Amino acid sequence: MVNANYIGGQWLTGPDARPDVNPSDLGDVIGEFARADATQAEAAIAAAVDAQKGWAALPGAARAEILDRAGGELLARCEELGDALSREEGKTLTEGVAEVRRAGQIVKFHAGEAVRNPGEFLGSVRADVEIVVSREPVGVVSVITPWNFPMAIPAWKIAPALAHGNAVVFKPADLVPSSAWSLVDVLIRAGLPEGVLNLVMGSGREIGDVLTGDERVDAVSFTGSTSTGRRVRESAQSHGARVQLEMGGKNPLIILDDADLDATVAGAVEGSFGSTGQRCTASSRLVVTDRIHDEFVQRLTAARNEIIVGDARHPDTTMGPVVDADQLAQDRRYLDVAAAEGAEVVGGELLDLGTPGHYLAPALLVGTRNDHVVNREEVFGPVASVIRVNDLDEAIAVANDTEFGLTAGIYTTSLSAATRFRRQSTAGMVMVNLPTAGVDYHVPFGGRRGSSFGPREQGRDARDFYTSTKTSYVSGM
Ligand code: TXE
Repeated sequence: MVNANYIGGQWLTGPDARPDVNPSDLGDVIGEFARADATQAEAAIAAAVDAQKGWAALPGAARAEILDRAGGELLARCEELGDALSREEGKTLTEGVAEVRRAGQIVKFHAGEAVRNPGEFLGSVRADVEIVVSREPVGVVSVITPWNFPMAIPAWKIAPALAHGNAVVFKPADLVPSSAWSLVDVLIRAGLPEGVLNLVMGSGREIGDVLTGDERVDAVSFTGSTSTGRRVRESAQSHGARVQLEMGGKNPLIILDDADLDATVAGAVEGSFGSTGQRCTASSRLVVTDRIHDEFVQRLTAARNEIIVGDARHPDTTMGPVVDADQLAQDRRYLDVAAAEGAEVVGGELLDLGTPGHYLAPALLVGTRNDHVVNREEVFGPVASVIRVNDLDEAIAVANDTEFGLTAGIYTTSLSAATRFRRQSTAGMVMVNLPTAGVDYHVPFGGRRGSSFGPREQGRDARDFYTSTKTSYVSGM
């Protein structure tokens, strides 16, 4: 049976389908999923256009009720859907369940935002004139998402879009159709009217340009690679659509001489190797001051040895497989490049674990410089490099010397060092005595420079992208 796309209120198979494969066991096919073509993508946009005005006309409270119901179902089913997510994406069961729970919390938060959409009431410079500043939906939004958070990222785009009265065409990444399908299924059954949310599973190359370039699309929210992000931006802006991009990071975690080593090592392991390192917020550059460097590397190496790589859903596993063969090849290519540039590579070998899966040992690159390729480009795998620096000033300079700017962290017991770092960091999110990954859902998420473009995602700030301001001048005459 082929799992279908959802267009204009109907589940429709497409001209093509594709198997969804478990990266922990390539012999395990999760299911067949439809592939939409350009014609179906256009039909999805048309359905969204037809549905949007009616959806926006509902009271916010009615939209909130539907979203709240969907969020509740995600929370209630987080074990089952988390297991399915781990099977499909390869993050551990604990991480998979936590992600579905997070998706539920996100959807519930934005349900509340649907009824908390305050405007402003102001006096005018003219007598007898009053001003109302209100927010209205943008219209039809294309949501294009990556594979690494197959429930949470779609949830944090789709939920605020719907809460504020927009209609959505959602295209998930090729590798994770099952999680996307389940999320849409939950939202639809919660009571969304026909055409308000449409699912088109398909290749970015084939239908991406339709979803970004069609003049009926008013806004595009994208998370993925920098190169695809640039293309999405050009295509959306060519017809004046709003665009919001989240693309990668090369996030520094500074470790100062005075840091608490137990907490630091635990934070570095979680930040660097959590979710198999496949996070835009991963702690991929460990910037360590001279006096603590050797002991930190020794302790982190020992902690790395304790990581149990295995089937994502096995209870003993602490790090799952890499998502697919292409990503594995990319990770290994970067390990070779690092070795050629003079890094000592600790780990990073392919593992044969009984089932055919994309298993890679977590890798530590010791003795790297910030101008090494592996410190300039996002690897997107379980690979962290160590950069030795003299002091806080050099650490901050190295941390900020990147074309990205998503998140940055510091481990120190010095309040003044932490404060200086927090003020001088040029990242969009800053962590003190915490890994660079691990964010909350009710506050803004986003970076600077090459990491992000457009208004912030998540929290209250999400409405800046999903609404358009209207300023009304009213005279009582
Ligand atoms: O990303 P893509 P992929 C990085 C990471 C990874 C690499 C490739 O380094 O190895 O990107 O991953 C859709 N118009 N990150 O191939 O291609 C695509 O179908 C419109 C980092 O998954 O950017 C998918 O839905 N859309 C990142 C989405 O874009 C298009 C997370 C992302 O795919 C399109 C993911 C087009 N022309 C990958 N082409 C992070 N840092 O969070 C593709 N897509």
